Amino acid sequence: MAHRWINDLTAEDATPFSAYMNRRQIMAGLAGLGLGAIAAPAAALAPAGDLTPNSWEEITTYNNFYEFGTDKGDPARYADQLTTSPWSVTIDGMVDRPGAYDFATIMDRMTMEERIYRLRCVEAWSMVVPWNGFELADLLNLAGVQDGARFVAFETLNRPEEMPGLRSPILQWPYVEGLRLDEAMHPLTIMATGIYGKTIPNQNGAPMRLVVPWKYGYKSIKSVVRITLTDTQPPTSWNRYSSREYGFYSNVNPNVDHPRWSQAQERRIGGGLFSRKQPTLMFNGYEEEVAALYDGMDLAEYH
Ligand SMILES: Nc1nc2c(c(=O)[nH]1)N[C@H]1C(S)=C(S)[C@@H](COP(=O)(O)O)O[C@H]1N2
Ligand SMILES: [Mo]
Repeated sequence: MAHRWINDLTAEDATPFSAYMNRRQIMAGLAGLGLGAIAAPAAALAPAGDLTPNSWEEITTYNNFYEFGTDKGDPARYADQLTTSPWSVTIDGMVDRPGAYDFATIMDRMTMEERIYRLRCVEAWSMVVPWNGFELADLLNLAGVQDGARFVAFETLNRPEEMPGLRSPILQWPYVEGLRLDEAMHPLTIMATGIYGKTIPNQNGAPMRLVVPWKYGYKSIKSVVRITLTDTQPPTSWNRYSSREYGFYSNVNPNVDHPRWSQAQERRIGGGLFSRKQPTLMFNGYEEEVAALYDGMDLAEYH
């Protein structure tokens, strides 16, 4: 497997995790400080857009993965039951080469990168995670996307004997998600297979999970077993649960509140002095890279 480092096209967003607090990130964080930060009590706010990664401990013990339970500690407690090898991902629908792609084969063919991304949960907490993975576009191109495909549907493993949370009918199982094809092909969209250079833990979505950093965390579907190219907008788990509260797009947007809470600020998970509220950034701080995807769209209507 090949490695691509910071001298490629997406250099602004691909940073070796050893360079946590380099000058560019600090400047990017400051540039992201907008009106929200000025309007809020300044002393209570951490810098907007901070890209200091959370600790391994924080990232792997405070999780949402409802297949293992709804408490933040449940995934770390129960996900070790999950068998992740062998694993294959079925890629089907409007592709030239449909079939079951073995995980090891995928890893062999993909170019691995490190990406430090903000993760903003719709519940108004956030983290920064140093992912390892590959661009989803490369995997889709491996299967060959056909003309006419407009959306990508994703599905999580559905294995009740290893997933105690499936006994609770909170969501319809399996967990499903979807992206427009241009969102799926965007260079910021990755499939993550590692964190801090280690194999991704089960609770974070082993052996591979989607990461779409400008959308609320629930779009970043874990432990993916099927990817389907289609010409119609696919159903998504949280939209099925409540379409009023959770739209198909789910772009992070501090100006569009959840019907039951504000989205203007977030609580950055982290110990001690630095566990503070901070302003939420438009598109989670990736506005420059992704705003053009939504030109002319009413972001309140298409939330
Ligand atoms: N299959 C599946 N994927 C999922 C979830 C889930 O419950 N099941 N939770 C989502 C939510 S709400 C969030 S915030 C992120 C959390 O990712 P993390 O635990 O790696 O931080 O995973 C998302 N992916
Ligand atoms: Mo979330």
